[in-house]
Amino acid sequence: MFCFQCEQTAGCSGCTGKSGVCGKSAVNARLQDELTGALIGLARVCAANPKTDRTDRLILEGLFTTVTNVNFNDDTLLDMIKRVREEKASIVPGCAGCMARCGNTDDYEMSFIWEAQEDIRSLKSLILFGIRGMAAYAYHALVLGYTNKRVNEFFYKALYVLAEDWSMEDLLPVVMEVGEMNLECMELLDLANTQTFGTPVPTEVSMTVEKGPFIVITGHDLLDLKLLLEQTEGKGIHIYTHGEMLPAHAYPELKKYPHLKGNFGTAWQNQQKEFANLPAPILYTTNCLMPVKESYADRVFTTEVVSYPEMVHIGKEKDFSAVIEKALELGGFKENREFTGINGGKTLLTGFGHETVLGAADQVVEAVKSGAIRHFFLVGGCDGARPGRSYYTDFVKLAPKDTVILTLACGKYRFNDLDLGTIGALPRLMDMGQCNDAYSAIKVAIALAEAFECSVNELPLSMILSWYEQKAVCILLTLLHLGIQNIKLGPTLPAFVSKNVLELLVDHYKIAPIKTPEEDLKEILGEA
Ligand code: SF4
Ligand code: SF3
Repeated sequence: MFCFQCEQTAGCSGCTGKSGVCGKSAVNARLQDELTGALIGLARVCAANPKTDRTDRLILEGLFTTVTNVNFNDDTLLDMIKRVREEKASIVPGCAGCMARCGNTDDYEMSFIWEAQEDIRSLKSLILFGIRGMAAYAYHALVLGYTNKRVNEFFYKALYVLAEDWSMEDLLPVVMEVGEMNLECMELLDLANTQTFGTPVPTEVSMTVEKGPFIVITGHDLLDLKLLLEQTEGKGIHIYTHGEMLPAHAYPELKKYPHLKGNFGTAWQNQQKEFANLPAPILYTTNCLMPVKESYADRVFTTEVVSYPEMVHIGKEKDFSAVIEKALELGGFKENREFTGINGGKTLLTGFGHETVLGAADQVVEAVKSGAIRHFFLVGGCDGARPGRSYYTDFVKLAPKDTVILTLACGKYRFNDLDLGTIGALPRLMDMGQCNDAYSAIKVAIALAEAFECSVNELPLSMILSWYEQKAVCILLTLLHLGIQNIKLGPTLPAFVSKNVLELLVDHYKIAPIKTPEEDLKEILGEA
């Protein structure tokens, strides 16, 4: 196998051999390549033939399926490959029997990319991994009934390009276009989420699990949470969010359910420890799913594109009865259990989306002008297991009292239970939501730049990002597309960024790897 799409890739260069660091088997990796190759073939067919909504959905579903920690199930991958091939055959029924085969619409062989010259491989990887992450966002919007034609069209274009023999100069603009289209895609998801569930409001979330039956729901899919809340209403079952589901507490149409009680656990990489012998079922709606341990294997449920061999999968009909029965059977804790975040805090605060932060724009601008706020840091992104990630906790702890920390995605669990106090009426630590709510951070940055009549790069704002999987790739490309400079990225740089491509990023965008919190803070605040 060969896979180097995530931050924990073996030896910071690539997972090879029998399985990846994430637990993905060589067979699974080969099937994911086969699926991607089939999607490229489908996209090439659609370049000259009419596609349908079903084709669009399949493209999104297929790409999302190959995101890290989503699908470990060979059977569902085989089924998906079959569906993609059937779709292609239905669009060009004559192709299979053609006597003068041109090969233009065949499934693509992914080793052509993995074995290409390193800069070409690097740029094609940025495109592929970027659209994988972006497909997850487009899929979440789609299940809520929201689509964007330009975004959908772009998936076909990007997949098409992957099979082309293009130069670096030709591929680079497509890499940047991933960033541009992902901005539209995140905007679409923001619209879908806020129109369906209301505008997030600042909300305090308890980490205590009350006695009695409960269900833990993890991942990013807010619709699944809504459906679960409806189906558990009046049944004496409490619902707790986990990981990237935490920001759900801030949406009026979700927080109105009194049995949505709080948040259990921290970020994904701690799940094998946190879920061991948990007296409750866990429902996975997206990544990050880790290889399931025996101590909780009888209580893992998956839905949507997430799948793991032998775990119960809740299909499209969204009947959560099996999860509900499991919750009642396990019964939960006998007494209330007080849990804490990794720094010992007992509550978390979330719900600082763009509407809330910009609602306080006057206060924010005033605080900056008066010197009460010296600097903003966006510290966030994907979490992971590497020990170097304690950088982010230390950075936030060391950030001076006249600075504000904006955060998002699961990387925030490194510090979101800290009480950093307030500046005036504003909390110093504001959780903007899930990774896709990077859209909120961008909106806030652009609005502040307008208020101060300067560019985003001239604002007293620095981005200190952590990355792990492919959603972080598309977000990073969006920030670069917007011309944002001086991003600090860690804990390590992506293995798929070649030396020349990195040089280009450093030259144009002054992107830099994180050093130590002390050094980076000094440099940013001009105290070096
Ligand atoms: Fe390795 Fe990451 Fe690929 Fe898993 S997803 S096989 S850990 S590079
Ligand atoms: Fe985390 Fe997996 Fe990426 Fe949406 S849950 S951020 S790593």
